[in-house]
Amino acid sequence: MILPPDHPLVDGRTTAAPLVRAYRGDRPERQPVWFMRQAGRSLPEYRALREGQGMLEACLTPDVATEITLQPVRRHQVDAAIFFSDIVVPLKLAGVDVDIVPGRGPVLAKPIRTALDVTALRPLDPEALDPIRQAVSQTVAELGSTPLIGFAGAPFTLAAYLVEGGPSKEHLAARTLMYSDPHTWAALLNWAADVTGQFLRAQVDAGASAAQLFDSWVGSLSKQNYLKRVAPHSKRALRHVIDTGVPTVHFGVGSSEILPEMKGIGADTIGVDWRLPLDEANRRLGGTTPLQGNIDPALLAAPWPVLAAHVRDVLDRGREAPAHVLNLGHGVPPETDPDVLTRIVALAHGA
Ligand code: 1CP
Repeated sequence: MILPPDHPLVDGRTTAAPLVRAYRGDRPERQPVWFMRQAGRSLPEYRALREGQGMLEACLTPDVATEITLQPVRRHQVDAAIFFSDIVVPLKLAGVDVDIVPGRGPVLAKPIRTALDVTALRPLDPEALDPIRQAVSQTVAELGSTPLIGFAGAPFTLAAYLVEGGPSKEHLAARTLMYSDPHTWAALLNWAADVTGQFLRAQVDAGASAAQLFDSWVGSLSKQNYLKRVAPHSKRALRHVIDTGVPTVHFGVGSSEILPEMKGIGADTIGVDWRLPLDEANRRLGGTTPLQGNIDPALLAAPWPVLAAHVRDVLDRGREAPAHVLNLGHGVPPETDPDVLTRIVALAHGA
């Protein structure tokens, strides 16, 4: 293993954690559960801490990022923390003029659309990642035997923001570029793969016990285009951490039709969105892949008996897979009552 001797997977702190065991294909006694976007606007303590501070500023201030990462672990007793950051943080650190606008999301001062725009992109100076390493290492010191999940955006999802200049529904400009200038497209995705891969590697080196690559907007692609124009770059991003042996997870929204192709980039576990029952996802993946998911986030606002029945159904279907980490099918909606999340954890843990 090339991780440092004081890494939690090397000194043994998280080696037997239910989350790590499940990601490695095992069935621990306690059902592991965490929630995508568990840190953030559903928590009053998050809103209080973030008052008057920009999102990217919070991400790059280690004490703030550490505290926000720990908040949902204390409150919900989840089986993992996910590092508080954002997929566009490495773009910012590489010099891209991007901001996260409240109520909107990542917005670029100038979209990246031409061959010249792409050539002007600079590599990421490894020292720029120091605030990330510092936040991760002090978070891991607080977490003890609870694993920290590091994450990064996959190249396509990053390109969807870079080319559009901000959030979009169908990512039309990105897909236009993909067809009309494949060379520029490939150069852009290679750049994004390395920048996001370095961001993920910095988190793993500093103590993350698992790494998740989010390809949130991959559902707008056909299987052919995914395979030809996107998957090789996702593989390149993941290659930055594969040699560490840390468990890896790949997740996309609207990815039901390309699950085996997503698995093909080399991740151990596949995250499934709410659209596809886990038993069917398991069938499509050949019955050999640990799964993560997939409570419908819409049901978080449903009456508890309706939600509890749904959670039990997800757990039952998850038993068909070799291993299962309970999660949502996408992120926690900001208006969610946090007590509902705590209740789901208790249900999963059998309390
Ligand atoms: O001021 C705020 O509170 C801004 C809201 C916010 C938060 C809390 C944004 C802006 N990002 C984040 C944190 C964040 N982003 C985390 C860590 C928290 C956790 O998971 O517990 C993570 C993992 C992300 C990852 C992220 N950012 C993704 C991939 C996951 C997903 O939800 O699909 C994506 C697509 C983004 C972009 C983004 N950042 C923020 C927003 C509102 C968006 C989505 C915008 C859009 O619709 O395109």
